[in-house]
Amino acid sequence: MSVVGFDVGNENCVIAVVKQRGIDVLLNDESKRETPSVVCFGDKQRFLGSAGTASAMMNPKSTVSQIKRLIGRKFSEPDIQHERQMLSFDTSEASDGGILIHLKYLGATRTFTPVQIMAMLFAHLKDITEKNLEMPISDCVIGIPSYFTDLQRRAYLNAATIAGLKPLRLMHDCTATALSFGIYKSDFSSTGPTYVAFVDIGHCDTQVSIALFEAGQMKILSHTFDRSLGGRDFDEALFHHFASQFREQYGINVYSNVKARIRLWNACEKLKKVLSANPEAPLNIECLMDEKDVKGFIKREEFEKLTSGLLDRIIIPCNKALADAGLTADKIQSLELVGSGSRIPAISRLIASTFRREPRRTLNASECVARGCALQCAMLSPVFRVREYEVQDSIPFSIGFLLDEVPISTGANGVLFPKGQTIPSVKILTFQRSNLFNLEAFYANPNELPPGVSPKISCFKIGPFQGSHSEKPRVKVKVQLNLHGIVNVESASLIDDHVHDSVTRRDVHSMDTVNSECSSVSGSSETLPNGVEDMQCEPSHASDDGTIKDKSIRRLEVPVSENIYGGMTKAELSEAQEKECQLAQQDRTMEATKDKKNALESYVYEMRNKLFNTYRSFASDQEREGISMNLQQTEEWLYDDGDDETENAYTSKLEDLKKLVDPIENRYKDGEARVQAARDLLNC
Ligand code: ATP
Ligand code: K
Ligand code: MG
Repeated sequence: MSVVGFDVGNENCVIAVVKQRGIDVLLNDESKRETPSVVCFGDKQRFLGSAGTASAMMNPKSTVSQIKRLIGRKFSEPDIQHERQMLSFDTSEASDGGILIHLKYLGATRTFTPVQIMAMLFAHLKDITEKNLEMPISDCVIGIPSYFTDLQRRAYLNAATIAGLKPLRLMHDCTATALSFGIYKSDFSSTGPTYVAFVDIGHCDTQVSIALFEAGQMKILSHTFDRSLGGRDFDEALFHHFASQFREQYGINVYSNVKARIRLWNACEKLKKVLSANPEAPLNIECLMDEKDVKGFIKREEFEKLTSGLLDRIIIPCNKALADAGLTADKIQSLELVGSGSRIPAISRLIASTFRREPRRTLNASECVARGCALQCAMLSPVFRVREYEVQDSIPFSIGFLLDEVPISTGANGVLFPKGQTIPSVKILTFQRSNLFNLEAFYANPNELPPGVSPKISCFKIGPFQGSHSEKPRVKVKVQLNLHGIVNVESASLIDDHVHDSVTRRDVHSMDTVNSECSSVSGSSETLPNGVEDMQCEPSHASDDGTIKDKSIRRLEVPVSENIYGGMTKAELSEAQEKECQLAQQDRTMEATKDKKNALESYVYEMRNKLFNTYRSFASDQEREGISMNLQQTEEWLYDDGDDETENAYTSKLEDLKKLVDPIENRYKDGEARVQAARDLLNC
């Protein structure tokens, strides 16, 4: 059993595992610590991660990136529409309002959902991990942005399921960072409560969290974000700048050419990185389009002017994080800057002036999320012993419930889990209902949400049931905000009084709050089995007004079924699993084919060499000539018809050659053995 943490970024993924002596970041096939979040569909197989980046230019329209940004989103959202113009692959609106990705693969146009593509990426990360650890894995913790909606969280879980992973927790990125920051620090017991701000600027987003550290525990006080402000937006600013400059200067329109667009974009990203360390930077691209070489140049000052709108936006979530935590900047004892997007000097400068202190980079900016996730996974896993450390996280959106379309009266506007509610939490609602009813979860405060997010989450149908023994049947519904930050109706039961009691209830429903103590995860979004089960009879019972009444109470489990707006059904999920299996099988077949082809090729070269050297005296001239001709023919075939053949074709060619060569090889081996035997005889 192994515990793994995955940081799945919009641009890069990082894998960390807990080992006996600490946490390791795993290397991918290219010995890199970061794996690009890219899935490329080649002619006959997929190329994932680093291999995907390598094949992207050959298959620009079949290379999918930016998937974290697209998953669980509605096609019609304004920033998705904006993003589409820059994507190299085709997208359209799905029947549920989601996004569909269209690309050519194996000679046909195929359609995938972002969940399916994310699953491919997850499967690749799982593969890398299993190769490294030399054992199968499934338990993991995956980092997610705090702004992920219920639907996006469920989308990640579905993608993980398709990939054969079992996330013990979806963990907010900054919480994971805070955990990797806090767990090794033992001085909080002497320094007292310590407030630390974490600012994570990645490729597509900015997240800020303020955490309170005390001995043996940490608590998240606020999560704020701008989900469409990250390093890529700075690339985009440079891109538009140079695109219009080159239009004037060279008369080319890069927007009209996918390859030119990608190449200019990549050059701009490089330029941005150069500007982080240098006051000015050149941009040169050979043969960008229309056989024109282009040259550009920019100073850091000019870059900062060009991106001043973006820079202004960086401080908004910073100030909001302080306000939400109820703190002023002077209360923050440490400011940690992570995420590679934050390497732009102007960003550090602005953040420093907002928090009135120099940001520090004590954490490994690109690995701390994965490391924190791995630690959390170890803490949740029964097979690992980790030092006692309490992680208290919270949700940044208020979640309310409607009872048959009317807000429940627990809090203003039907809020059940207010913003800042601890994850996980359980609340028990009691309703006086005598028949089937609907509970609908929704985001209660649109101002807390990123723009364009639908407030609708999911609908839970409670029932059918029959409260035959009582005039006032009560139904207790257990509502959970689980460890992934997803709302669930865990169970519902009918409290059926045998004897009528005289207590009239004033409220239609009451609420008990139980902060869940469970640190293990249910994670399931399963519906309860249909039908009534587990009938319990309770003896004499104290009623709410304190008097003992002689009545017996029956608890009957009531079926709950859920409808997630925009989610996947069980059938869709298993269909996706099957499809992923087929795609993975195709990849394996192609890899095996390549291996067999390589084996045949090297056999040809090796034997040609041996035939005229080592084996020379063991073959007749006639044999040598015959084999030589066969080797020659095979080589020609490999470059011609045999360039793109099946695994079997290569294998049988190799076998044919071996049949010719083996007798000679055997003679040689016999000869060698005889020589050795003679030597042994002489030696003794
Ligand atoms: P996200 O967290 O948004 O999903 P991610 O985790 O993949 O994305 P990171 O790897 O943290 O993102 O950061 C990637 C971004 O950092 C890219 O936009 C990249 O261009 C930018 N970046 C990397 N190095 C530098 C640098 N030296 N200067 C400026 N920007 C940089
Ligand atoms: K990352
Ligand atoms: Mg990141």
